[in-house]
Amino acid sequence: MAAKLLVLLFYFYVTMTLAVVSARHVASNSTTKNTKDVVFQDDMAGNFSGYVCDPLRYKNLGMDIKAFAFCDSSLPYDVRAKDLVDRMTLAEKVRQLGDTAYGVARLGLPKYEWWSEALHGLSNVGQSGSKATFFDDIVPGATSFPTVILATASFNESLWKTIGQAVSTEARAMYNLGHAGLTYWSPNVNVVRDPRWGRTLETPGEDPFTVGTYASNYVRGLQDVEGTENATDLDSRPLKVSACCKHYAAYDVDNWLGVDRYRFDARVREQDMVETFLRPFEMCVKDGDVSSVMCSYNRVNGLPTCADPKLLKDIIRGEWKLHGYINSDCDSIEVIMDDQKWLSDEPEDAVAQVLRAGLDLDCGNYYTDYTGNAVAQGKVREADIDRALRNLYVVLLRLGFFDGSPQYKSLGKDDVCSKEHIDLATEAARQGIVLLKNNETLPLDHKKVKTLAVVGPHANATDIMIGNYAGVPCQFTSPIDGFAKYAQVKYKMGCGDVACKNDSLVFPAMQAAKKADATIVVVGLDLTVEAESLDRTDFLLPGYQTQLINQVSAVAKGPVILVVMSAGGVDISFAKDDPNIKAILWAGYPGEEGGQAIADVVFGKYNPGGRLPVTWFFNNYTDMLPMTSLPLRPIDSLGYPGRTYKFFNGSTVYPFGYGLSYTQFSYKLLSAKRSLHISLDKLQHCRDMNYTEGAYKPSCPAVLINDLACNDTVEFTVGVQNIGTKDGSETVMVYGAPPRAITDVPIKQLTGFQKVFVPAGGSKEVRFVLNACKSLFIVDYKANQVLPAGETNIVVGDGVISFPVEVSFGH
Ligand SMILES: *[C@@H]1O[C@H](CO)[C@@H](O)[C@H](O)[C@H]1NC(C)=O
Ligand SMILES: *[C@@H]1O[C@H](CO)[C@@H](O)[C@H](O)[C@H]1NC(C)=O
Ligand SMILES: *[C@@H]1O[C@H](CO)[C@@H](O)[C@H](O)[C@H]1NC(C)=O
Ligand SMILES: *[C@@H]1O[C@H](CO)[C@@H](O)[C@H](O)[C@H]1NC(C)=O
Ligand SMILES: *[C@@H]1O[C@H](CO)[C@@H](O)[C@H](O)[C@H]1NC(C)=O
Ligand SMILES: *[C@@H]1O[C@H](CO)[C@@H](O)[C@H](O)[C@H]1NC(C)=O
Ligand SMILES: *[C@@H]1O[C@H](CO)[C@@H](O)[C@H](O)[C@H]1NC(C)=O
Ligand SMILES: *[C@@H]1O[C@H](CO)[C@@H](O)[C@H](O)[C@H]1NC(C)=O
Ligand SMILES: *[C@@H]1O[C@H](CO)[C@@H](O)[C@H](O)[C@H]1NC(C)=O
Ligand SMILES: *[C@@H]1O[C@H](CO)[C@@H](O)[C@H](O)[C@H]1NC(C)=O
Ligand SMILES: CC(=O)N[C@H]1CO[C@H](CO)[C@@H](O)[C@@H]1O
Repeated sequence: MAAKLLVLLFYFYVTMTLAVVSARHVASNSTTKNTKDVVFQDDMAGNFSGYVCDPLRYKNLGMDIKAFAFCDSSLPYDVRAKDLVDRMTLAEKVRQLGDTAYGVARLGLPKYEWWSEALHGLSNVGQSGSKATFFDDIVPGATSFPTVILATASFNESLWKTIGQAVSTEARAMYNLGHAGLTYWSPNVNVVRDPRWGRTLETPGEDPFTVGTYASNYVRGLQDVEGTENATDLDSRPLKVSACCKHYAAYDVDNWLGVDRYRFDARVREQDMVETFLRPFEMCVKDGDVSSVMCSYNRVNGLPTCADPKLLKDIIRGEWKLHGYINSDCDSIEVIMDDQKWLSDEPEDAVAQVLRAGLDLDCGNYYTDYTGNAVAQGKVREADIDRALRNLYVVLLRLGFFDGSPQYKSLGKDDVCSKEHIDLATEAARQGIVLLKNNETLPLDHKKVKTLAVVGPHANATDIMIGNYAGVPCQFTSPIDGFAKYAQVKYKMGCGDVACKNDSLVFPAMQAAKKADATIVVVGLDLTVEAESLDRTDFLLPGYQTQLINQVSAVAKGPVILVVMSAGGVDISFAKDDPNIKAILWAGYPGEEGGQAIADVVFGKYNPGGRLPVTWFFNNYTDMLPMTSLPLRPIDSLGYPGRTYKFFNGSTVYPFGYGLSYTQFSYKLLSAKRSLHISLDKLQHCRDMNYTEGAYKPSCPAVLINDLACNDTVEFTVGVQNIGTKDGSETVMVYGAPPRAITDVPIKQLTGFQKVFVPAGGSKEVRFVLNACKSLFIVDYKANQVLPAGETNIVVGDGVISFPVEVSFGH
């Protein structure tokens, strides 16, 4: 999204024209003074901050609110939405189908800008000229939390939800001030299938279950109105703000060796679709009850995703039962026309295709410009437009756009960038930071370490820490600022920038390291290396960064600590093995308070417990397979290895889930249910599975999970003991390794995790009650989700505990 930011002068033109019409209308019908101003501000210039069905507003508009059933709060939302849509002419309807919905002055319906972003805090990314969310003197900034890849590394569900709650509180406060919208096209829940992907920083990593779990927590944090989380009528469940899971689906190539996302056709097997690409979206809709899904730019097996009725109408609405709207990525329809030249359509045909497929809202101007014509040409039914608009207005009704949201009325300036939120941003970064190496050095003792050399291209990182889809942060605490609170800092850049094209600044950094009690080298990547529209082609540190690290650590007087800022993995195997480098931390892109969090971890104010959400591959992985090959499983005929920890069996720099602590934890299995017998009735059929030759095959190899009651659980308790000397948090990760006799199953797959705090010397019992269908299922060759018979190995952590759970079926 957002690559094609168009300054649509047309938008200004229409807005201004309408403003004049409306002002005239009010002047001739006004009953109160100042109505002209009210209408101008309210309806036409945007920045609407009230609620539509405010009786006083209609009075000021010179209209009788009682004439409009859509303002009757005693009626159900779907009835009100239908009433509103039915009052519009066709021309008025099509003007509401773009991200800028122009409103209908004669109905008192104001303009609304649908596009806002809140990936890790409120962002001012959006359509130039009609930005719903923006900063100025009144609201100069909003809290910029760590990028998603780092927040994910905390593996702490309540943290993810708490961040969502803080962001939506700031959104409501800014909405009240006329500075924000109510509909946010976040989070990005595409799986990092390939480690080269440029948008890794926006995502929760390579594991579909983690991505889906992050999505549903963040979405609930954004959307849920306290006290109504469990409402049973999901069509009227109130929304704090509306979230959107994107980009649906199989979207994970941005620009790799000239293959760009607009033209890329992802050739995907249905097995991978169900198992990997769709799963986070399914969890986001079913568990998170998200109110919007965005289709992507790419094609899947030849079809543009936004034009695929199976993907949109059948799966999202039909199978998953989305309560909300489906929108396009920005200018997707234009991409279908101009870049993909799909079916060589006329714009009216393209519009008809996507509308029929189930696309409700177009980020762009194709719907607005061509849908009227498409109806006139007989290519679109007006009823399909009505359906789309009803989906949109029900969401706005749930948001209180029509009736107001008294519970958020008191939020204002003080609720944006509050101390509480800035502290949460710091805490989130601390929880995410991953300790990759510690050769008996960290934490540093601030009583002994009086002087610090802080060197490297990211030593004074500021905006690099907030990545993309950011706004204006409240403030920045860079690494040198953070460390200055613990020791006297000597700062040398070492490199002119991230590209580090020459070594002219290395020597001063070495000089600083020679004199300091300890040296921190802060290196890594930024948006010039990995970003939207920019995939990587290698996993190396750019330019002379490696040389900087090696030369500084060779001469440093004190211990050297390497800090890496990046989203994707970097091949730092040289540093892992170098005895001169005592410790390594990965800090993702840690948000506005990143420097504080890094310093707190280095000096032991916080004991790190983050875990890598992506595998860190050796650089030679890039030679083994092209980014454009979509299958997750190895392709032996082409010599391609598998993808992600689920299918790659080679050695890595650091594996998925890796992360150390300043203390040690030991695990003990306290109890476990080790077998599960499920009695089938005559309508529950067995499914065949492919077994390796010669392996024992049970008479009933598997059953579709849709055919099962799915009320059986796998239950066990792990005792986690902190056997070190420091308090700390530990994430207990649980994998299932499917029966090995079945061919082509994942090596293992994450199926649960819990983060627990355990004081030094203490222990905690961590109980897992996993639904057997959800935790032990596999996706077979024919893309069925089945529960297999046989032994699934439950693996806890890196394998110190593993035990089989035996599943059998009988009639
Ligand atoms: C709306 O916000 C824009 C900034 O995007 C500002 O220039 C304009 O003055 C605001 N309009 C009103 C009526 O507040
Ligand atoms: C909603 O359900 C959850 C899980 O059962 C429960 O913990 C929570 O208290 C409920 N919330 C309300 C407001 O009833
Ligand atoms: C650190 O970066 C900030 C923002 O770019 C800049 O204002 C400041 O001067 C830099 N500090 C040093 C010591 O170079
Ligand atoms: C080397 O990098 C420095 C800092 O970025 C720059 O000022 C200088 O011009 C570069 N020198 C050469 C020879 O490219
Ligand atoms: C850890 O430190 C010891 C003592 O300095 C050294 O012998 C060893 O090689 C180091 N290990 C690594 C992996 O850096
Ligand atoms: C890739 O590099 C790693 C580290 O040097 C090495 O262990 C591995 O064997 C290499 N793999 C291939 C396929 O060359
Ligand atoms: C690893 O996977 C490759 C690709 O399928 C396969 O050829 C190889 O035998 C596997 N190695 C091990 C040790 O399982
Ligand atoms: C077994 O695998 C083959 C392809 O290798 C496939 O055609 C067949 O449908 C699979 N059978 C089952 C039961 O999944
Ligand atoms: C699961 O549901 C089935 C059918 O409703 C029932 O017969 C069975 O006893 C239940 N099993 C458990 C473990 O609750
Ligand atoms: C998880 O995050 C929450 C919210 O920040 C925090 O209160 C809690 O301590 C964290 N849990 C652990 C085990 O660190
Ligand atoms: C310009 C305009 O909309 N004028 C309206 C003013 O109010 C009268 C009576 O309600 C309408 O008939 C006009 O159309």
